[in-house]
Parts: sequence; structure tokens; C-alpha cells
Amino acid sequence: MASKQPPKSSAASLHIATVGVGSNLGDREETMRKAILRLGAQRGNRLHACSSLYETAPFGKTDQGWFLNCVIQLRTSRGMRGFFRGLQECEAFFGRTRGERWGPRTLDLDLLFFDRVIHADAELTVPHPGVAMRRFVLEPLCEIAPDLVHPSLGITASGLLARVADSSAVVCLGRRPVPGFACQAPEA
Ligand code: A4P
Ligand code: MG
Repeated sequence: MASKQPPKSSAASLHIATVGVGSNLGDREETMRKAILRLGAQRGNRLHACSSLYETAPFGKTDQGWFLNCVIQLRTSRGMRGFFRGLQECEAFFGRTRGERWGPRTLDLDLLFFDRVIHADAELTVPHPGVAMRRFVLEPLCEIAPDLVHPSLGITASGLLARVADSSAVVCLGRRPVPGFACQAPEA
């Protein structure tokens, strides 16, 4: 008898996770490239979109090296907490140690959005509380998802970028961290 089970991982059953990727220690671009490939290869994940790399002045704690930043989107069958554990596993794999807040790091993976979830507990806040204040997040985000609506502010990424007070330098390098990866259609 034919199974009535829905197909596994149909597009409708997948979540869309938006992740900020940053590095300002070591071979920044190589670390980011490998980390993005690793995330895309984690169980249940598939890389969906990837912005260009941006060279960015340090935000918050300014006496440290410039960052490379980008924003990626993954489709995932994992729940939000399982997906977040995958981000932390990836940070640890690339030698991230937790030192001073906003200090230098080989790899920083911030969960910016998970579908339209609004959530806060001791371990995880989604959307990431820094999204609306940071040009180094909004510029790459607008490259891949300008119409994505911030679920608690009700404003699109492009609307947030138009309003942001942060004027720190954010320079698009015009190349993606994962060569050959075709950027998919932007996802709202
Ligand atoms: N945490 C809670 N919610 C989240 C979330 N949505 N995504 C918790 C990621 N982590 C989340 O983070 C501290 C704690 O936040 C974790 O235990 C996690 O459970 P952390 O990565 O250990 O420490 P941190 O990164 O130093 O602090 P924080 O407040 O997360 O800083 P951000 O927001 O990551 O900012 N300037 C430029 N130009 N580019 C950068 O990428 N990054 C930072 C760090 C500062 N300045 C920067 C950049
Ligand atoms: Mg962080």
C-alpha cells in the first residue's frame, strides 16, 4: 500500500535561518569559507544564499582589527535550538574561545533570524538584538534579503538600513566567501 507519509524535508517543512558570519583573527576569509561549507554540510542544513564579503570597522570595541563579515541563509529541517547548537559546534571547531565581550575572534556566528520566530531566554535571543543597530549586518543582509521583515519591529531589512544611525565603515569586497556558490533568489 502506498505510504501517506509526507515527503521528508519538502521545501514547506524547512525553516529558513539567517546567520551573520564574522572574523577578525587569522586567515579571516579562509575560516569563513570553511565554516560556511561546514554549516551547509551539517545534518538537516542546506546553504541557500550567501552575500559578498564586507571589510568592516570594528563596532563596539574599536581598538581591534577590522572584521570580515557576510550574511548567509540556510534551509534547515532542524529546530531552532538544534540549529543554534550547530552554530556553536562550528565556532568551537574553528578555535573560537570566549574571551572579552565584543573582542577579537576567529569566527563569530550570530543567529539573526529563524523564520519569523521571536524568542528570548538566557542562552538565545532571536531576532539577534544587534540586527537593527549594525551596518555591518544590514548591508550584507540587504544584498540577499532586502524584503525580509524583522518580526518584532515590522520593518524590512532595507527599511532598517535606511534608518540605521551606525555610520561605521562597511566596504563591499565584491566577492563571495564560497566561490562557485550561486546566490539563490532572495528570501523574505
Ligand atoms: N546569544 C544569545 N542570542 C544569540 C544569537 N541570536 N546568536 C548568546 C548568537 N549568540 C546568541 O555571545 C554571547 C552569548 O550570546 C552566547 O553565549 C550566546 O548563547 P558570544 O558570541 O559568546 O560573545 P560576543 O559575540 O562577544 O558577544 P555578543 O554580545 O554576542 O556580540 P556580537 O553581537 O556577536 O558582536 N564589529 C564588526 N565590524 N563586525 C563584527 O562581526 N562583532 C561583534 C560581536 C562586535 N563588533 C563587531 C563584530
Ligand atoms: Mg556573537
